[in-house]
Amino acid sequence: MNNQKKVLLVFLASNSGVDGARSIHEQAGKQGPAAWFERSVRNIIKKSQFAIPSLALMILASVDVEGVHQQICDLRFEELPLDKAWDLIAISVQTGTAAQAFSLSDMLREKGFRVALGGAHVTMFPDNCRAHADVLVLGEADEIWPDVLEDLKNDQLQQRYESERFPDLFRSRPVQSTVLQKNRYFTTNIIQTGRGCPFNCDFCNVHILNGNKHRRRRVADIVEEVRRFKSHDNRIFFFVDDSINASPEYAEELFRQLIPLNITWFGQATTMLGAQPGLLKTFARSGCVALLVGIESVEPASRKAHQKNQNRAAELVQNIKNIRDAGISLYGSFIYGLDGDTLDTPAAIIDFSRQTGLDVPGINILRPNPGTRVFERLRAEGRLLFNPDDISTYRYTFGQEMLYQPKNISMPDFIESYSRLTKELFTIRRSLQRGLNAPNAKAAVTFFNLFYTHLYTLSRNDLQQQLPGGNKDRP
Ligand code: B12
Ligand code: SF4
Repeated sequence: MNNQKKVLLVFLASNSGVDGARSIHEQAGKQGPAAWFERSVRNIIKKSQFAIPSLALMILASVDVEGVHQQICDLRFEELPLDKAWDLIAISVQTGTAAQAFSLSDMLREKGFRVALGGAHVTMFPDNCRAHADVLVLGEADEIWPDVLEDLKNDQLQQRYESERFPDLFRSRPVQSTVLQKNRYFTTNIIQTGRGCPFNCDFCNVHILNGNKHRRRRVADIVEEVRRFKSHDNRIFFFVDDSINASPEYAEELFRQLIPLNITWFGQATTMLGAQPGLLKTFARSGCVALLVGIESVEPASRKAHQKNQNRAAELVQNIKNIRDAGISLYGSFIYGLDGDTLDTPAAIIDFSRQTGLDVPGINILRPNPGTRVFERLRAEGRLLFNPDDISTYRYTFGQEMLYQPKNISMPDFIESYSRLTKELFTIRRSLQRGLNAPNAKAAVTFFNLFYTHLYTLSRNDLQQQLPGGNKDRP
């Protein structure tokens, strides 16, 4: 059909971090074998870091409006196909990729394309995005995207779309994984069972973006989705929920029904799972091989300072042991540099990791994401090291720069102690050992640990630039 409207849905690669770590001080335009080698390593990292598709764009691309054709363009793998006459180019924007999104949309609009922006950053900071788009879509777009496409078809596009309430997830809205090029990704089996979080951690904005009530999808819809996805891609499933055990009864019902489907899966959970023996057993029986758990801090003072109070530290150790004993490997995510942390904290993290046998002890540096309470507090305390009035200067890296001044530790001491901590935990020998000891997914655990030894080396090198005598200008 000639008058069919064409929509391109764009996912951006971030400059570093999960999309293939590189030094933030790397010179642009490097050539030759060294550059080729670095690019190859980055590509491997991209895969090992679970280069997974954007569920948001899968959902949008699955909206079927007669007379509109949609296509996903994932810039981690391809160039923009600008030879086609797109009627609308829609870009997914997160705060750490906002600067890239804006320069891309400015360039596209100069060429005469109409651009829509949506995603977390647009939802939180529409005014910051206004000048860079023809259309802004605020919030979870499941129910308003069909309106946008209808308006596009009728040449009645508006400048701003925003739904008045969170979408009703109980209504069936089939997502198609066939909209993706399967072989690019680690897996295309990406599923979300619910949205929203009743907790209030000050470094997170999920409770702002998705509300503080946990909304769930119908179990039957998810079971059907798993069956359908599996017939297209037999690889592992990733449940992207922030906490897959947020509603234990619901999770029990869902994963019990998934047992006969014979899948393997990983997801994110709270360590409370270790105190839920029935659910733990169901998770293991339904094919759960690994979980990411947010430990954040082993320091009671830090947990209190950042309102991460849902798991009491004393119960953590036993809960982690229980989960691993059930045959599920654990990636434990720590943040070092929280407000209750001192120079004794790294030793406490090392002890904790050894005591619990965590399979991947991920050490993160706090990212004060604009829009979170921790960002506002650090700004008020004058502790931010980037311009808080230009939030698009905030960016994602793999722990390669400090974006704030720690409370109780000087910057040189912090960088030195972070370096010692990551060097101690991530040696090749320890990485291999953790892989061998992992209760499940041994190869993936080994792979992950080995890559982290590489990534932490990169972070340590980049962080040196923030020491006295280093290059303090942000590249
Ligand atoms: C799974 C996940 C990941 C995965 C996969 C990412 C991927 N390839 O999609 C991994 C582990 C790789 C990851 C990495 C990171 N993540 Co993450 N991640 C998530 C998580 C848990 C789920 C994302 C998801 O799939 N949601 C389901 C979809 C359906 O929801 P959605 O993305 O919000 O999309 C809806 C709307 O936003 C909107 N929408 C989105 N895009 C678009 C585009 C258009 C055109 C329109 C109209 C609408 C629209 O409509 C969608 C449908 O309702 C979220 C938390 C959350 N609850 O959402 C964090 C989250 C998105 N991540 C976040 C962060 C910070 C990161 C990292 C920087 C972490 C780090 N320090 O390295 C990296 C950045 C990676 C990158 N380049 O994007 C933040 C982003 C905050 C912000 N304001 O930008 C979130 C919100 C978590 C948080 N605590 O605040 N992440
Ligand atoms: S970090 Fe996890 S528990 Fe805390 S508010 Fe965010 S999603 Fe909820």
